[in-house]
Amino acid sequence: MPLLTENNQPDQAGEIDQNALNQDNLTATETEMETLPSSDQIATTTIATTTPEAVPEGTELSLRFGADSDNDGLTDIEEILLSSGAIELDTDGDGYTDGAELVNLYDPAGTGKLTANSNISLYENKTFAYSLLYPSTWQTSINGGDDSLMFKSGDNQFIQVIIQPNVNEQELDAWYMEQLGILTINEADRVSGVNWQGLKSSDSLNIYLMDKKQNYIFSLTYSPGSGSVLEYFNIFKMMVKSFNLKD
Ligand SMILES: [Ca+2]
Ligand SMILES: [Ca+2]
Repeated sequence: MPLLTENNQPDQAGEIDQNALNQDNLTATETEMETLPSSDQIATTTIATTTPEAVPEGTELSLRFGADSDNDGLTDIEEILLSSGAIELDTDGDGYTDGAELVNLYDPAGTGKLTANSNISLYENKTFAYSLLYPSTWQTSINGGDDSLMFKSGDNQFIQVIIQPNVNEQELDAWYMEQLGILTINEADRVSGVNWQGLKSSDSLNIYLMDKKQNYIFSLTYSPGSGSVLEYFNIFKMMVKSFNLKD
């Protein structure tokens, strides 16, 4: 069952063979700053996400991570986006790898916080009272209303924030289990942010959370578009990490 409403479905996704993901690319962000999500939580199961139009039912789409030449966690494409060095694993020489800096909201290309990086901007949504960081060069577009926002890269990968009313006034756990048709929650799928607790899909490409009043379900989703290479998974993690509910 799709987790997103029909109108808001990304135009691509599918049955994802998680075993095909290259876990090596996920393990290069060890840091003393903070414990980062374990790669073990990212690539263990096969789940159905949304129903793609272009991929016949039953066809498995293998996703993999983009090239990371210096093995610092960030793909080469992400390094270009952030002006960090694609062959320097610690561009600013502060002892923390570029990948660790990004997902902890520090600037991999220089001193200080990520907001000091001119390639990163703050998006604020007043209607639903949230904000998050995103790549400045990405195109933002509203799809129908303020409840469906798309951040799109130049090579047509995208990260969406979709907000649905909590029509049955459920707790997040109950809503999630109903959406996935499951009876128990895998504790490894729990995620937390600066001021929220959430749940993720097993492939870590979908994050779900509610506002404090539990009026809405916020879904953050990363899709590589029509491609199969995840070039911006760390950008997605950065956007999730920076996601801030005002109230
Ligand atoms: Ca890299
Ligand atoms: Ca560094």
